[in-house]
Amino acid sequence: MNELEKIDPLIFDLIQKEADRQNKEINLIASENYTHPAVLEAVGSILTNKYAEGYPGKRYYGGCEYVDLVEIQAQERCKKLFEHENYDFHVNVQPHAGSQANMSVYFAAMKPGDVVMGMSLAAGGHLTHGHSANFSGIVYKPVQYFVDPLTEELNYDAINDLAQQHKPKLIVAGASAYSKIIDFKKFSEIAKNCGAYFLADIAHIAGLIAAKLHPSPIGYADFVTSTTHKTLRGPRGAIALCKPELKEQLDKAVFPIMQGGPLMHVIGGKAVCFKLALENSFVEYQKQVLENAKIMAEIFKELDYRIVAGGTENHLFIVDLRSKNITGRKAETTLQTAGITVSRSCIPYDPEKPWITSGIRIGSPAVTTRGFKIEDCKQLVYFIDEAIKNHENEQKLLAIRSKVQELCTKYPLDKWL
Ligand code: DSN
Repeated sequence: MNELEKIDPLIFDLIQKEADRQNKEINLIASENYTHPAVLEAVGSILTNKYAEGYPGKRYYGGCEYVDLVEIQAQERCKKLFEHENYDFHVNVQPHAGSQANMSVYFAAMKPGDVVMGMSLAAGGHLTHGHSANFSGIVYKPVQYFVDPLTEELNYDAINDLAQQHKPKLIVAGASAYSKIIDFKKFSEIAKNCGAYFLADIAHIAGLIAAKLHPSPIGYADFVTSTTHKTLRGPRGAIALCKPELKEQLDKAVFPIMQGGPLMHVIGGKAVCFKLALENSFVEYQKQVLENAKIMAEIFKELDYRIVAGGTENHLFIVDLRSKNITGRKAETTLQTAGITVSRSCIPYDPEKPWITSGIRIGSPAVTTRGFKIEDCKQLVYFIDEAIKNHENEQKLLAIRSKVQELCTKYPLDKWL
């Protein structure tokens, strides 16, 4: 019996149940993944006992000689992962989460009340890109850009016009629900034209960028932020990168302005994650992520579903469900009954409220880690279609759930959980 089971059987039991759920259900949430057991070990280690406010070599606590080395490893490996032959950059591995990474950049680049321009959440952006309910839209003056109503893609001319009109201090590129390549060079030109800083939030596509399967913002963006638990397949946490000349501003914004003690156990997990991401197998994994997303979008189209922006060039896409007479919320609960986890998603200019939505977001990173290949992904879309068509029929949904579990047993998560 392990210590947790002995001391807290309730929490132990809930963790077992969650592991069982992860093992028996198919996860298509685009922002989730299964991190490696080696990462879990680092995150569950005694590094959690250590306070280390400050940075390597300059801490406010004694006894930091080993955690300093852990943090330096994380920084150096991250640098190698995103290295660019022409451009140097600085890495801060301390942000606790994506929101904190973005908040640090905002503190580094702006004063309260300055104008920040980002993609609207309703169009596929993120809360921290200027949503009125978030610090980014409360502390700063937000200007939001959308996607083109016809193509549902970013319209760089329209974004430039908006930037000229509002003269933001910071422009954010990046999204949570956008399936096309983002042109970071164009964003940097737009920012330059209006004298703004440029932040590329690559939380969703960081793994693809590291594998050189999506253009990198390094060299174009003043700041780059990312979470480490999505396509990067690491621990829950984040990183913030910047041009060398902005290092002092960024580091000061992370600590002491925004955070106190860094989570050294998570930084240990980030270091392990970057080591794994530097292996050749990580590139193969990301190629499969792209192929799996692409085939799923194609099968949906064959089955007469509309895909937002016509398809996908990354790890995710949004399915417009209006022609199937089901909302995103209903589809999400229907698929949950059938053993498939997805997140509902607004489609651009959605007639439904954000709590309901007209779409679902489908992502391939987690199933790809699990081992799914093209044929499994095709089968998965057929299951989804069958479930959506039978959303009123619980017996049918439970029968699909059995088939889903059969597919899951082909790819057990024993190695990962
Ligand atoms: N935006 C969330 C997602 O993509 O699921 C994460 O913050």
